[in-house]
Amino acid sequence: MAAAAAGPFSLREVLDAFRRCVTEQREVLLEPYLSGWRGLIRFLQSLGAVFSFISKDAVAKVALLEGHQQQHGFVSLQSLVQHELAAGLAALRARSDSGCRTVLRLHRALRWLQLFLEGLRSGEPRTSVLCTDAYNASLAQHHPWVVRKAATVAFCALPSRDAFLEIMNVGSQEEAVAMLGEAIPYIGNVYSITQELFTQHKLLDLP
Ligand code: 1PW
Repeated sequence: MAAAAAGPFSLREVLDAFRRCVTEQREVLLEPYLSGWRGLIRFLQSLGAVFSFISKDAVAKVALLEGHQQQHGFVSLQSLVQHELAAGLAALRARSDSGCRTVLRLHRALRWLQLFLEGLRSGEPRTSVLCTDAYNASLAQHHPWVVRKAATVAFCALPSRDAFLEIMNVGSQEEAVAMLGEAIPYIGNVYSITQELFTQHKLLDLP
């Protein structure tokens, strides 16, 4: 364990961050949320250059949210939403740099991640098929044709299932699969709470 903590990046850190996200009051804490994303970005970057357009967008979005978080001292997603909604929904919709629209993009991407990890856990060996299916069931409907095309091409460069479980760096294949089984519900939880929050405030279609 100590060796793993001192060693190279492990996907376990990402999943631990998403586990730390949800409080007993069902608030989503921003610090672990962004920390989970930072880890995910490092992971995406390790997948090679074809993924750089995907990670670049996530980097920009995480940076914007860090800025908002530092400026206003938000602790949770709930407090960010409340703060931005205080100006009115119309004003919020008019902003292209709001925390809400930015979180919404990451939120949709989290669904993609959740579906992909579920597929990986299921044992389907073709990661590019898994990733494409997960994408089509989530983010794709929000992307223009050119982004969908580029994303689908990038997925073809994904490593095999065996290699993927290896680079997650959580131990043996069995351990990696067990960790996925443990972690996926936490990601699912973060996703559903955010989905509820955004539904409640009519924020699911922020431009
Ligand atoms: C191995 C599986 C890993 C899944 C990680 C998820 C990464 C999410 C990043 C997806 C980005 C795709 C390319 C960018 C598209 C942007 O136009 C789009 N961003 C997102 C996150 O959907 C929309 O952002 P915009 O243009 O409205 O600011």
